[in-house]
Amino acid sequence: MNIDRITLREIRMTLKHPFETSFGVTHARRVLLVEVESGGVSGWGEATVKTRPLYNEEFVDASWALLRDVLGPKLREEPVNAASELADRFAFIRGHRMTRAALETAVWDLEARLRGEPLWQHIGGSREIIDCGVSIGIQESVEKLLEKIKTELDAGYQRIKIKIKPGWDVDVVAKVRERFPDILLSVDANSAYRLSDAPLLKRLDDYNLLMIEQPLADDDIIDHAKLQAMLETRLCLDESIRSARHAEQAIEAGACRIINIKLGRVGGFSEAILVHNVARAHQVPVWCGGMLESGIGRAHNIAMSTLANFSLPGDVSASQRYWNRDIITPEVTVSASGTITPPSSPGLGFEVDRDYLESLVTRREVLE
Ligand code: OSB
Ligand code: MG
Repeated sequence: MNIDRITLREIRMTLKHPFETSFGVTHARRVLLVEVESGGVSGWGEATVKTRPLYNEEFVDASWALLRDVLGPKLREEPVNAASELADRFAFIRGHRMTRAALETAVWDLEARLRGEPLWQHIGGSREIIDCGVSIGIQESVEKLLEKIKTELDAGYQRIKIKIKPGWDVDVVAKVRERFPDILLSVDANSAYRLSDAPLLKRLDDYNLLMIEQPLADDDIIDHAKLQAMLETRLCLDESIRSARHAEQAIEAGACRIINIKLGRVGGFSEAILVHNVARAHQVPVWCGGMLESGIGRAHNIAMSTLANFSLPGDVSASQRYWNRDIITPEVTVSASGTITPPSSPGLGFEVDRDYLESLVTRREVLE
């Protein structure tokens, strides 16, 4: 593959509903998209970074600069024999894995399209149906939260995850459980607690949660292992797992019994597959995390979720939960039983709605 041209675009997309986590509220996303072209065929990737470095160290302006000045030129320096070699080519960069992934995943899409094969099959996926859950942000009242949960369950979603933070945790979970005794329910703290909060987190053991996601520091493994030893409920790591090495060490240390894989967080498909394989070798289930993606990132998440060990419902839900209008056609839809069927057309299997996309562009740069 000769990469003839790389186009960076930034678009602004406003969420239908603000999304609140323990680290802040998101109203809109500045979405950074990468288009890579070879012989008139385009592949697409999305940098799942936030506007500010609140989830991890990455943020849109840094990502843009890195793509324009470092990663873009590195990609064009020599021909690409296979998408699978790019993780190594970009490995000289420390961190900024979501930015590396934007380019890496775009080339995977391009390669699959050039071969005329669906991306999910090209990466070795085998699941012909993906189970979907939803992630529900912190709400202004418990009543509002219960209503939201009801709406999502009625829509068919198979698992409810609620965001927690100090002051919005055990009591809220108790009320959700009281109202919905049998649903698959989990909580995500996005690093809002310390090990000294173990007694409080231990109280969550009473509510039959599927998991507690990332309660402690975003770069921690050791304290999670100490906490896991005190709890019945399974811990799931999100932020702390940036590589297969982290996954191996976290599992061996007993820091988690489930792993959330985000394609961006680990640097793209090559590393995501390695994380998936490490977890599978230890019989640790994985599921696909979300970063409020546009249709492009969402389509990549669908492809990743077809790998065999993605055995728990992911945070991959319908375009319409986030956006009045998505940038792909068709939009991502979820069946009444809470599933997505991976597309059968080449690459991502969704077309980018170029006219609509162009109307949203706030910044563009072409590297050729
Ligand atoms: O921790 O999973 C997370 C959104 C932004 C940052 C971090 C997280 C999330 C979500 C949203 O939970 C999942 C989604 O895309 O619906
Ligand atoms: Mg999370």
